[in-house]
Amino acid sequence: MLVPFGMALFAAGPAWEENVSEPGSGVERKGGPRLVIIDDDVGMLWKGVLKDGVYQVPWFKVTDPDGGIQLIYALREPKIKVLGITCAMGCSSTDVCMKSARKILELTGRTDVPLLKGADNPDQLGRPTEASDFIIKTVMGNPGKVEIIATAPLTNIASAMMLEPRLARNWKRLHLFTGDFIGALGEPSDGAKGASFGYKDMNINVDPEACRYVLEHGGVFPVYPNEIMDDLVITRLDRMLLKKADTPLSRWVADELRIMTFFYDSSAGEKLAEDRGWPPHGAIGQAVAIDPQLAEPPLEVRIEMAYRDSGGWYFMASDDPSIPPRPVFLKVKDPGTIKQGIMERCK
Ligand SMILES: [Ca+2]
Repeated sequence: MLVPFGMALFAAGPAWEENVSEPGSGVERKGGPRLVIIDDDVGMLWKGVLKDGVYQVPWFKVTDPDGGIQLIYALREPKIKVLGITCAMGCSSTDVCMKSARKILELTGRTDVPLLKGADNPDQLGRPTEASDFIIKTVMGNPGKVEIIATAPLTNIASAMMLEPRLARNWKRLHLFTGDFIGALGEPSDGAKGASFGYKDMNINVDPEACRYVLEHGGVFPVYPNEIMDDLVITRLDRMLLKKADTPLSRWVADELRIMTFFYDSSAGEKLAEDRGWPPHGAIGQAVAIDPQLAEPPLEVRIEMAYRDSGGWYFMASDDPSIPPRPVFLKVKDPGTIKQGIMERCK
C-alpha cells in the first residue's frame, strides 16, 4: 500500500549512528580506522566489458565505472581499512568485475587487499563461494566490528547470511546501496520514470530474491538509494584534469571514463559540457557511508519491495509495523567535498 509523503518518514534517531565517525576524525580516532568489506560489481575495465557486456544486457557493451571510482576512493580513505573486496555479477560478469578490481589494486599499489570471487549468477544464491566464505569468516572472526558496503546485486551477501544465520547480528553495520523509490518520497525517482536499456536498478533486479532476503533478515541498516547517488557528476573537464595529472592511475581512470562522459554529454541536451557529466553512483553513496555529515540527515522509512513493472522492482514505504524503520539517505549536502575527494584519490 502507498503511504502518503510524510507519514512513514521521520528523522532518524541516534541508535544506528553510534560509532559513526565525526568530520576530521580518522585514523587518530580511538580504535583506529573502521573495518570494511566492499562487495561490488566493478565493471570498469573497458576491454573486459567489451567481451561480456552488462550482465543483464550482454549486447550492451558499456562499462559502468562507478564501482571502480568507489574502490579507488575506499582504498585511499584513511578513515577505513578495506579488509577485502568481494565481487558479484552486475555491471558485467563476475570474471570481468574481478579483472577490473585487480587492475585497480595494482594501480593503487594495494595488491595486499584480498580479492574474492563471488556468485556468477543468481542461481548460486545460498551456495558457498570464495566471497561468501570470506564474508562469514571475517565478520564472525571480528564480532561487532566489520561493516559491509554492499554496492552490487546482493547474491553474495544474502548467501553469506543464509549459510551463517548469525551473520547480521555480528556485523557492525551493513550499508545497502540500491533502489529506486516510487510513491513514497514525494515523486518517483529518475530510475522509475523510464526503463534504461531494458533494466532498472541492477542491485535489486539482477537478484530480487537476494535483496528481499537481506531486507527481511538483515535488521536495521542504512540505505543509500539512487536518489542520493546522482547528486554530483564527473564532467569532461574533470576527465581532462585527471589526464593532465599524468599519473599511471589518473591516466587510466581518464581513459576508462571517456565513454561515460561522452555518453552523458551526448544525451543531455544543449547545456555546456562543463555542467553535465556522469554521476559516480557508488562513490557518492560510499562517501556518505564513511562520513554521514556530507549528506542531509536521513529519513526513516519502512522499506518494502511491493511493486514492480516490466523493468523491475521498486522500493516503497510501508506502514507495516513488522518492518523496521531504516535510515534512508536521500540528498548530498556537500557535493563539492565529495567530488574533491574523488578527484584527489584518482591522481
Ligand atoms: Ca556497484
